[in-house]
Parts: sequence; C-alpha cells; structure tokens
Amino acid sequence: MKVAVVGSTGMVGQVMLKVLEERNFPVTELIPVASERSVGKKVKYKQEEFTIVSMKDAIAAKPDIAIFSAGGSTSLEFAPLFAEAGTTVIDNSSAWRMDPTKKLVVPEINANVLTKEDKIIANPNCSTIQLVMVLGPLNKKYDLKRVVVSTYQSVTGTGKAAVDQLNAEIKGDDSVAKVYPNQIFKNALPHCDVFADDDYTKEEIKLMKEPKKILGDDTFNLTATAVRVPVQGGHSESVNIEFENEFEVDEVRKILSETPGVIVLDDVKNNIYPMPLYSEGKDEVFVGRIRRDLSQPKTLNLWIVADNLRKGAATNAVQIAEYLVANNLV
Ligand code: 11C
Repeated sequence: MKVAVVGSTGMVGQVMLKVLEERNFPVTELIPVASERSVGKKVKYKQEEFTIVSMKDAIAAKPDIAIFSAGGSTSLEFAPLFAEAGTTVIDNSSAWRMDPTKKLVVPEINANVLTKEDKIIANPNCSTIQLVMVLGPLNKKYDLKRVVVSTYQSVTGTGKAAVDQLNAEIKGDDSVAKVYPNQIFKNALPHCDVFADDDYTKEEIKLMKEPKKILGDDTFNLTATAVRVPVQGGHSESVNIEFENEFEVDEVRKILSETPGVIVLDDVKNNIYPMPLYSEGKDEVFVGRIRRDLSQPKTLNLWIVADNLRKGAATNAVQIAEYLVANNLV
C-alpha cells in the first residue's frame, strides 16, 4: 500500500507513523505530508528518514490510503481532492463525522458498514471512541436508555502547545503562549474546545452526537460534561448508564472482558482500576469501577480510560486501514 500521512509532524501524526510501524502495516511507499513550512524536512519511519512533501505532490502520487490528522479546514479542502484521485481517506478531524454521506467508524463496533465506495471515512473524536467501545457491547445485551458521561481529558488532546503550557506552568515559566484561557496546572477546566450557543462545548456536543451514529441507534439519551485536567497519559471518563433491561454486574464484567480491544481492570480490594498514567502508549481501552448505581434501578456506574493519541486517534485510524486492506475495500 502507498500510504500518505497528512499532518505527519503533529502529535497525532507522529503517533500514526509509530503505530503503522508497530503494527507492521503493509506500507510499500510512505508519503509524509505537512504544512508548506515543513515541506523538505524529514520524518522518521522504521529507522529511515522520509522527506515531507506538499499536499499537491502527495495527491499527484495517488496513494492508496491517506490518513489525515491536520485539522478540520485542511480535511474539508484536501480530502475530496485525494478522493477524486482514487485515494481512500481516513480522516481524524471533525470535518466529516456527522456528514450523513460519510461513515464514522470504530472497527470493533461497526467496521461492517464500510464498503469500497467509501472514499472519505471519518475517525471519531477520542473521547467518543473509548466510550463506544464500552457502550457498544452493553447496548447489544441490555439496550441503552440514558448515558451521563463526565470526562477528565489529557492536555495531549489539545496538542503540543497545551503540553508546553502545562510544563511551563509546572516550572513557573510565564513566557510560553497560553492555549487555555486559565491555568491548567493544579486545576481542572470544565472547558474542552470552544463553547457553542447552547452553553455546551464542542467536545460535549461531539460526545453527545457521535456515539449514536457509530452504534446506529438514536433511541437513547446521552449528556456530557467535558473537563480538561493536568494529565498527559490519556482521557478518563466517569459514565452512568441506565438500561432498558436488568443486568448483573458480574455479567457486565464478563461481556466487557470478552470484548476485543477492552481490558477490565477492576479489583478495588487491591486498588486496581484504570488510570491515565498507565494507559499511555497502549492501544486498548481500560474499564473498571464497575458497580451498580444504588440510586435507581437498571443503572450502572463505570470508569473508562484510554490513550487519546492511540486508540482515541492513531490506532483507530490504522485499524480502519487494516480492515480496508483485509477486506479488499481499497
Ligand atoms: C480533546 N477530543 O481532547 C479532543 C481532541 O475532534 O478530534 C480531538 C478533537 C477531535 O480536546
């Protein structure tokens, strides 16, 4: 496969290169792409250096697959041009996710919706991916009625400048540009992405809309509060789930532990539960603190953690590419 990685110098782009390498994706030619100012610079892949090319040159090279992580406006402008050239685009931005003509895919949950005709495929938001990995199998068994999710999101979700802000604040260095309007060190900001007119943030809106599309089910209600915390290893989520049907907690644990890509870490007597510090660099979604909500029937509480740059972005995109190759869809 001729593979273009668009946004190859960014935080997610760098992890994409690493994940393609680690998973031994069948890359016959790698085409790294980045903004004009990076053209001619090098990126590393499998111990070799590859020269970054312009968008125009990458389209002309007609890659089989282009994995994009370069922001919404770049995707809106360039993904259709790659698609016209015959390339299948897997796009990590929010540009195409809710477009009814585009598929929004978490391979373990809904890869079966993909066809050869899908030339632009959307990769969901990071906090959505880890949530649906858990909601999907439980919806099948017990039928979701209402979900309340509160997130505790890593600064890596905002990008390198946010990691720089946190590290500068830790050192007491005031010279670094602030990407958050408030201090993040020693703090929690109930503010991920920008506020929309209804007083929800865009991150919360993504969390409320994307799971329904991925699960192919809009019969349940979902509400979200997204919070940025001074953490780097991954996003955490506290999730309250009301089902239409009764469940047993042990059966929930069994279903989740048998779900590919999910690891149950739930042994509170030994202080074992998922934590972002230990999800960093891992591809799985970790779930724990699985317990009945004692305040109302048919309701469960649990805690989900995943590396937002891996399963929340790069790994999920590469898994989509793997599915396309394995099923001759590209
Ligand atoms: C965050 N979830 O942590 C965001 C980052 O729509 O793909 C990814 C934004 C997106 O701030």
